[in-house]
Amino acid sequence: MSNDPLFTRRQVLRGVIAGAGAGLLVGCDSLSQKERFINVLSIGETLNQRVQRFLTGDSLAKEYSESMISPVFRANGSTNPQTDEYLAMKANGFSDYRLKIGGLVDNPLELGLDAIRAMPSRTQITRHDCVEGWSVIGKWAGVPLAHLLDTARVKPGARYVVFYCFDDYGDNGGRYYESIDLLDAYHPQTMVAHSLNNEPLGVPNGAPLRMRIERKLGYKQPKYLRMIEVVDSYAAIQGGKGGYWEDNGYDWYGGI
Ligand SMILES: Nc1nc2c(c(=O)[nH]1)N[C@H]1C(S)=C(S)[C@@H](COP(=O)(O)O)O[C@H]1N2
Ligand SMILES: [Mo]
Repeated sequence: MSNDPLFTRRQVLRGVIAGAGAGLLVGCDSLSQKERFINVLSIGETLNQRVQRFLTGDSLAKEYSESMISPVFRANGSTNPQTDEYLAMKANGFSDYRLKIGGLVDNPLELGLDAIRAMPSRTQITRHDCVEGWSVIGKWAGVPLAHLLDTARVKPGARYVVFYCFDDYGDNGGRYYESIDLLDAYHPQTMVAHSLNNEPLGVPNGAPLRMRIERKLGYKQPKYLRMIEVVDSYAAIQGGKGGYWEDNGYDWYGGI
């Protein structure tokens, strides 16, 4: 290895990615928290380019201490879905719920809640900001989306991840949906959340599963998750703008 610090860092990263692709753990002493996280997730080789882009140019949303957690996590938008499908699942405690992950993947998945709760998890205390002008701080636990995508084995050519929801929000018949690019999908704080403030996620906040995409505004946090689809374009989905609120004029990126 060269003694030039930049070159060395690049070589270290290459080692991390090669090790992760082979499912190995490598020594972590010189690595940052983010790099270690990626290492643990065993990112597949086809995504090395995107992982590298992430490692070299991205940041974490601020995380807060336990004492900062809001006493009540305000609910907004749909807070009690009334579709037959959702009511039937809710009636038996979501025991026959299956999260579907498909589209441009080699290994489509259907996962029940027990399987999801048994997967590697992350906990983070973050602030949710709604465009209506309010914020709440909550503690989320869930499975990193990176882990699920890695298990499903994303195909080359994939560009976006689309989230479909169970609620029929609004009066135009279009269901709530959202989308993000693969960079945000592989961000370490992007997770399929199954609990809020140490409790299983309740109906008002998106039971049984909802997304947390921490560097995005509230409307980019889909609740009542039905299906995750990996796509090369979202132009043909519903209104074509990548989300329920985007189809109604909101910005697609929705960053904070
Ligand atoms: N499925 C679904 N997800 C949704 C919404 C919704 O109406 N339906 N509302 C969005 C908006 S605008 C906000 S601010 C947050 C609210 O999340 P909360 O109810 O947990 O506060 O969910 C977002 N995700
Ligand atoms: Mo919102």
